[in-house]
Amino acid sequence: MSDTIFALGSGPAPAGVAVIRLSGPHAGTALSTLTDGRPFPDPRVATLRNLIDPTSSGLLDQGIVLWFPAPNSFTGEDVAELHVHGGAASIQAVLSALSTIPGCRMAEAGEFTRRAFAAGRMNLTEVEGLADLIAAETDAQRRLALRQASGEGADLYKNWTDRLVRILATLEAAVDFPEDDLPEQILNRNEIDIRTLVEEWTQHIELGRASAGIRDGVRVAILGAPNVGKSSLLNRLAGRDAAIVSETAGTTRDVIEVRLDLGGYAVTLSDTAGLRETEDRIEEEGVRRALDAARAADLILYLSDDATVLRSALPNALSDREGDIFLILTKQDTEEEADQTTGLYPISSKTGAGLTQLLERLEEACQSRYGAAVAAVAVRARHREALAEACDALEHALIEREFALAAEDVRIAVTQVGRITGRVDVESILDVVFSEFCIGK
Ligand SMILES: Nc1nc2c(ncn2[C@@H]2O[C@H](COP(=O)(O)OP(=O)(O)OP(=O)(O)O)[C@@H](O)[C@H]2O)c(=O)[nH]1
Ligand SMILES: [Mg+2]
Repeated sequence: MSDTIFALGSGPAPAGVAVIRLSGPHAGTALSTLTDGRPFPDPRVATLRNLIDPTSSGLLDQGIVLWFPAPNSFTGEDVAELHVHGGAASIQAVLSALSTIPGCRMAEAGEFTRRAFAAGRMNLTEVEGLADLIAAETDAQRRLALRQASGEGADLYKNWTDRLVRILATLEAAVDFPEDDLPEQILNRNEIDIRTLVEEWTQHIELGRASAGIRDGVRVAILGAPNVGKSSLLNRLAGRDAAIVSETAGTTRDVIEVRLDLGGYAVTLSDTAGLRETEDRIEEEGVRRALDAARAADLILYLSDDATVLRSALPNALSDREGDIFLILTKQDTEEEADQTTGLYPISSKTGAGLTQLLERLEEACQSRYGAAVAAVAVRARHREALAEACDALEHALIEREFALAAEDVRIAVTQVGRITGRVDVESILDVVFSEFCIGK
């Protein structure tokens, strides 16, 4: 019998209400122990109860309890929820009382969800979607995660697996029954099906890469010579004094990051050390880190307070990033100053001039790169890698002369697709299919 696990399901104290969740075979016993044997609540009906300490019989708290008998619960096991007052001491008192009940222990990170997965209540992509949903900071992230968590991709994966298994069944039949020559058209059909799958997966890998911008956020680095106003821009956009600003050139050394929500894109904006040749070892390290930040960035804001600098060639380290760079003319505090430019973004961190336009252009850049393409599948690199492996396997199957070897390739593709949702069981799927699928028999 597995342990009964419990944990605080809601956020940290203090809060109005805290939700403590229990799951496992002893959840019912624990609930009656804590409610001092009072009548058990009806399933899924919020019921007010005093919660009693089983050791001292003292009152722990008064709260709402809920009972979700197996299998109709998040984990598929018996689940109880205790909605108690959200103060640190109330929560601690109930958690301590629970730990004295035999068979009950604190849950490990992710354990509720792991049980839901083990019970077949969720597949892996749904689990990942749920994790993303909990971590979502922007609205676009929330929407993407919600689609994934509610199993939107699952039908697609099932459809792909079904089609693969049909292809596999044909190939296996060709191996197993060589005496009944397979009609040419069935083999042609197979080849077309394989090519269609490869095409679909290639598209999904592309779409997935695009939505990764939403899931993982977009990295924007601020670069430029010392003293051009990089830290001032970061502070202005962050709305707080995150980085030190001074008239001394070479103030910033470490990379300083702030998070912004730019039209739904979770942007990580990094301020960096001013780029210049220097004898100072610490500053030199800062410049090295600045260039690392530039390499890691999706977009770069290249700043100068001198338009001539912006119009001349980019520094060597940035010369291959032209498509990712915004040229920003800083310290344009008066309107006349701001007026003089084409192809540059004149801004003033002092007055705020030009910043709205700059943010709008940045958001557009995110959109054109990462699109409104909210593809619910293949959002993680893991998914795209598995699909790419599956593509390779199928392409290999196409050039394979022996049916048995081609079947092996298709089997690899099934396993790769199955790895995405965490449900890999080629043989059992084949058994089912073979029971109803039979070529000319
Ligand atoms: N008038 C005016 N001064 C500005 C503006 N932005 C920055 N400055 C000033 O320029 C100086 C340098 O600003 P910083 O933001 O520290 O420049 P930085 O590029 O981060 O400099 P380093 O960290 O040394 O590379 C400071 O004295 C700022 O007050 C602006 O928009 N207008
Ligand atoms: Mg600085």
